[in-house]
Amino acid sequence: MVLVLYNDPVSPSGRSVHMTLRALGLDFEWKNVNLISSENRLPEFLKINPRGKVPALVDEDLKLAESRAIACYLCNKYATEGTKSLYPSEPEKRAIVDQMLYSGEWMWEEIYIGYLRVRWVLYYGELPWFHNTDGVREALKYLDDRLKENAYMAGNHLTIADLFAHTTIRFLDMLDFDEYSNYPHMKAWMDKIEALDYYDECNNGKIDKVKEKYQALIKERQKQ
Ligand SMILES: N[C@@H](CCC(=O)N[C@@H](CS)C(=O)NCC(=O)O)C(=O)O
Repeated sequence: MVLVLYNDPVSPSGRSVHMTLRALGLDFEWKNVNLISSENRLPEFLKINPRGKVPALVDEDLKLAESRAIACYLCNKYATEGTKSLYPSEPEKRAIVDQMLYSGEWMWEEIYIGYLRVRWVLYYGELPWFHNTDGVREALKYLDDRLKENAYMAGNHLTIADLFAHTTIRFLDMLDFDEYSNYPHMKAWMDKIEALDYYDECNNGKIDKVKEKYQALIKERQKQ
């Protein structure tokens, strides 16, 4: 069995899948798909994911897109006694993990589309919606309230929901967001995720180049 991950490390959802692979202790082959040079639109990648989005996973005959579906699949297929709590099989516990994975899509929309507008800035020379921080703050407050009651997103132990929520929030680093201290429970949880032994390998420095380009494009656009 050779798992193949098609990914660009700038992708938050791709990094969550990378962390899931590491949390499960799985080996895999990495195929880089550079989004800035549009490698995701190349015919060979469109055969893997016709939507042209990363991440995508190939596991023998299975070609799978959608990061959350990939993470669930990896846990369903490869979790062991020691790692099964990442995506618990008891329906009630799993339902809460699923709830947090789905609400992660809402947070992603608030941050990526409603505020940072990363795709529009990078590809179409537009500006972020700097004024539009209400949705971001609402999402962070939702997390902070939740983490007041729970050590992790879905209870008292780490699940894949944490690995997704964290990369989504950290994407705010694109604009050097610095309000984390207003959400102390969330901040304490972020520190725990960042202490995971596979965290650095999957995340550190991964958005630096694209962040530089993103911020330079914004400055250029503001001069016009
Ligand atoms: N819902 C999808 C979103 C995938 C997605 O939008 N990926 C972005 C990177 S984070 C991408 O590939 N963008 C390239 C493009 O849209 O051209 C998932 O969770 O996998």
